[in-house]
Amino acid sequence: MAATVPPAPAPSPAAPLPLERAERIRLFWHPLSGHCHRVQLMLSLLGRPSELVEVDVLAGENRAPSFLARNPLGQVPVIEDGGLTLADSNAILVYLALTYDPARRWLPADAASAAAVQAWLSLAAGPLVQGPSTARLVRLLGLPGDYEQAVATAENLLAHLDRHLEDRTFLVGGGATIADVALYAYVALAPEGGVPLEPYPAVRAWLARIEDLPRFVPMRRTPAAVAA
Ligand SMILES: N[C@@H](CCC(=O)N[C@@H](CS)C(=O)NCC(=O)O)C(=O)O
Repeated sequence: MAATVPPAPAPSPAAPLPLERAERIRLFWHPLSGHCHRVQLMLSLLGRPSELVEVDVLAGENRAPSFLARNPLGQVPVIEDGGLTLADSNAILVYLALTYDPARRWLPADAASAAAVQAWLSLAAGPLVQGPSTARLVRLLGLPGDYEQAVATAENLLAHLDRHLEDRTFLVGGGATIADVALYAYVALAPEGGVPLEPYPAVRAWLARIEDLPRFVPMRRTPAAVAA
């Protein structure tokens, strides 16, 4: 009689890292940065107490060894949550949603929705930065960049967004997700870069819906932005 081979044990899911979490998450931030605002907004929407630590990027504080130890790329935002130091706004949104929203409202667990959220995060790291964000940096701060190209990229993105939002409340599914949070600031700030939002009614209605969410926090207005 052939010996029965016991079935191989099912692979156990990777155990989560035991992270010590902070009472108050520290956010290293700059008031003009939409990347930072998306994290500040997410923390507020999740009701997480946080402490803002301003890094004067315009004065080069992001190149200080103490900051480079937190993010070797020298960019804000960075968060510290207990034992964890994490850079990159979209990565931080994913972390916050997975850690502090067990209901998975902000980052849906089903594969198709999670992939759709990721596609918007990719747009937020690509054309949103190359378009409205770059146009704003060139116009508001006089930073180098191809302004005409940035405006063209912004208009393409806004037209795409407007078509997508024509018959939707939020970008993915029926409720707000981290995709909406990731795109909000630089779309809302597009006029500061000389890109008006009047031609995009569905986008403007979507911005208003985000601003109506409980615990929404606006971006701090700076004198330079008010004058733009
Ligand atoms: N991929 C990064 C980009 C962050 C970023 O570009 N941060 C800018 C401020 S908006 C910055 O720190 N710039 C300073 C530098 O690059 O030297 C993210 O999503 O967090």
